[in-house]
Amino acid sequence: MKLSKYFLPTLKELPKDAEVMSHRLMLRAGMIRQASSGIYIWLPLGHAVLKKIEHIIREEQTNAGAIELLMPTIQSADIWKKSGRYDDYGAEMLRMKDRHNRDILYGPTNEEQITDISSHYFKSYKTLPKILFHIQWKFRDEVRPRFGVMRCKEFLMKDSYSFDVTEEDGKESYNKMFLSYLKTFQRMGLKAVPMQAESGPIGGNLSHEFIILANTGESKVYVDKRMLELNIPESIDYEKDSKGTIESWTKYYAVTEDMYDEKSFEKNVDEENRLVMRGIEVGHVFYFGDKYTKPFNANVQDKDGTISPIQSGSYGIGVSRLVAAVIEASHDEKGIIWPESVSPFDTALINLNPKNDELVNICDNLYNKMLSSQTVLYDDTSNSVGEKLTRMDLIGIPKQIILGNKSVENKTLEIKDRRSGETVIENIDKFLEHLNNDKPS
Ligand code: 5CA
Repeated sequence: MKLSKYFLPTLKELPKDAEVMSHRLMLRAGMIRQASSGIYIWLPLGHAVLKKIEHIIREEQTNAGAIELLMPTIQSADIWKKSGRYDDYGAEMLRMKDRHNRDILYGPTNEEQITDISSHYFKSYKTLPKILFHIQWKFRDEVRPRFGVMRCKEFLMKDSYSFDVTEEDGKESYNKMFLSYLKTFQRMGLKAVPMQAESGPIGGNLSHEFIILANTGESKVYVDKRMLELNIPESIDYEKDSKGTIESWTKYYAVTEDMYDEKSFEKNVDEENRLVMRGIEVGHVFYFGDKYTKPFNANVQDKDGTISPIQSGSYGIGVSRLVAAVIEASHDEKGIIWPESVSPFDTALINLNPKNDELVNICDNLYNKMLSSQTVLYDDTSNSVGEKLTRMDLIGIPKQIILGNKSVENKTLEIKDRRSGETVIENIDKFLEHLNNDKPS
């Protein structure tokens, strides 16, 4: 993408009212714009990162055996009355009427909708187990939307729902999702710590939040430091490797504020291992057995002919919140530093002097060749050198290729690593040669 043709409304001044760094940087980098309180427009750069994050989540869900579908954003109030949550959900639910005066709502989550589906299709043990997921916008009329897309009203969520015949199998599905979450966040360069949590309005008695440790996080957390040393297998075979996941990942104390108990923290964690911090909740998993399937008569017949409610759980990831969480975890005083896996472009190419025709030719040629193996943001604008370098640092593409007048004489370019700031000078022909070697076959 040539920057001269792109839509990247970066800001020079520091946005007022934005309290946390990720919010400030998302506004300054031209990633989002507030449409109204708690509702955001995803500008092209923000949208590109959102899609990258979505892609990783989708891949890891699929690897864990989950199957994608798409449910609507608008739901009928009838299914919520069936579960009893229509009244319980309170003012957070955006309620509307259609032209026939029927109660409808903008879904804050989808347990009711998916349980209704399960009641129609999963009648025999032969159809189970199943984990279904979708990636869809949600609306929650939050009392206090804040920190930009971190806590907003309209947000993108990945929500999965598991359906099993027995509780034992249901726990296996929970294990699979648990492990796939660890892997998903790791692929985004994040260390997510699973913590025992309150299940709140979703319900059930087994629930974990996945928390990224960050000073700006909304939740206070109490963690045994040994938790941070746990590792997940390099490559995962979900059928085999998920067994016992919860046990091994919950052997150390790690809880959110709601579940905190001073006595058990002090009893279970030696003083040198006690960590009290803040964190950002990027995922939340719940096992609630038959809480929803019972009122929906979503029953399944087992091998012996016995009919009983399907056992189920739900598993959410805050897709749009993750964009902010990654920035909280990875930035410096100059701006964002994207981990490669979620960067909006693989490489930035910068021509420092577009008035030099020979240099333009060299850069155009490089750009065209690079495009066959990667995505590139090519600064071909006539902005000042300072502006170009500052903007590229701000938007955080991990690798920058910089060419100026000297590149014509010396036939060299500069490769800058955004994270370390280190630069390497390379011969242009050599660079092109590497490019050919790296090309996907
Ligand atoms: N139905 C369950 C799981 S599918 C559910 O709704 N869980 S949740 O309420 O915990 O939401 C799942 C994830 O969505 C959270 O972990 C969080 O990362 C994200 N999320 C929740 N509320 C907001 C919000 N107001 N703004 C941005 N992200 C949010």
